Amino acid sequence: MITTRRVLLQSGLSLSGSLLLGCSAEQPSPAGAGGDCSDRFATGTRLGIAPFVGESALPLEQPFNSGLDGRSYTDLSKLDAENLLTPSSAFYVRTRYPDLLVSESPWQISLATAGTLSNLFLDELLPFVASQGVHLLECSGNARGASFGLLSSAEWSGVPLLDVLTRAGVSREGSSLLVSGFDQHSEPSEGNQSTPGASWVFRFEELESTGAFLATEMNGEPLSLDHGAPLRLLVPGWYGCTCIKWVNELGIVDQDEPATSQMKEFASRTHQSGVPELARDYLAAEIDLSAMPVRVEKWLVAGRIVYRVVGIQWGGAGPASRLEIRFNDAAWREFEACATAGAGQTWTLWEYAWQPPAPGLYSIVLRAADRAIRTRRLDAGYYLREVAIDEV
Ligand SMILES: Nc1nc2c(c(=O)[nH]1)N[C@H]1C(S)=C(S)[C@@H](COP(=O)(O)O)O[C@H]1N2
Ligand SMILES: [Mo]
Repeated sequence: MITTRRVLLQSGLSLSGSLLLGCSAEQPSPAGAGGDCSDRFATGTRLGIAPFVGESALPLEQPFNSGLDGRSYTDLSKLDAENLLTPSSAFYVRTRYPDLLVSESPWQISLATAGTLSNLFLDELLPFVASQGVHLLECSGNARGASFGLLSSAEWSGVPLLDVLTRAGVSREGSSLLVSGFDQHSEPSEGNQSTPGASWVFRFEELESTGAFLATEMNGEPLSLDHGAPLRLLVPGWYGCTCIKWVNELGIVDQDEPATSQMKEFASRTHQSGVPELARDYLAAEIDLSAMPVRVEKWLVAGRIVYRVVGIQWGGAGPASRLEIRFNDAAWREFEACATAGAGQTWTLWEYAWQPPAPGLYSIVLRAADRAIRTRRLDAGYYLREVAIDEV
């Protein structure tokens, strides 16, 4: 195609002439349509970035507010093949450390079983801390107004929660485990948007199937206070609201355990039907397969402007091999996502070469080509982003 166009240009035809001869926007000639996993930009020049509009006006990767309203948003636009881990200082924060948290030394976790109450010391767990791999965390309230920056991925170390119970000699005589964290803040959340009290009830088989673990380290360093030091829960594949920080309580509970205030607060954001009263009526708070662009680069490739839409996919049972993308209400266009195999617990990158028909604002949404995959948020258009194109 490139050769063809060069020949046409040499033979004196204008660029618009070559467009008339078949290089339509549906079949962009210099970079190739969509994705075929080859580097179509290898010979091009990057001119800049087309900005997303209608998103966070706050600086990213800087903590703001305190306690329950404390946040920090990750800048997803920095992601590329060499930078897929979020540095700890850039990892998103939802709820900054509670100011009433007095760092007990040594940290204790109270352990309640059928008729007994005991204490577990963090020091007793430390010899068993091991790498748990790379896992992503996403706040179920991750939204466009936060530039979708309540989403990060890091390497974690800790101890599987079920191992902790076994080591503590707890038999699983109940049905589920209640995990609670310290959550007392001197200031209430502004307008009481967030309820204090962080706890979640898990079925034992959910702890088993997800590989839930109590984490002590992120990216090879001790957890920061804002990320739950000295001990926080990670439930791979589930929304962040289940990943209790400052864990100080574990309790075996039975069938009739009421839902916690945290489970109720996050019921709709974790796709429950209504707000069930009992913990047993809550669905697993799983993140479905999701995808969105993180950066739209403007390139000059063989004399033409081409936009390189770089995105991520995450959640579900692992990356989809084929995605579909839609700009405004144009037709869905299917492409090869070129995801690295075996990266099921974190995000993978994809890219799409795009030649918009005219300058303007374009919304971008994605879906899985395989319509059998459950994608509740994508189906609802949740991860829509809008980009401003100044030149085509
Ligand atoms: N104790 C406590 N744990 C908590 C919360 C909280 O408010 N208090 N927020 C939860 C929510 S909603 C999310 S998304 C994650 C965020 O973890 P991070 O701030 O380390 O990214 O922590 C969870 N654990
Ligand atoms: Mo969250």
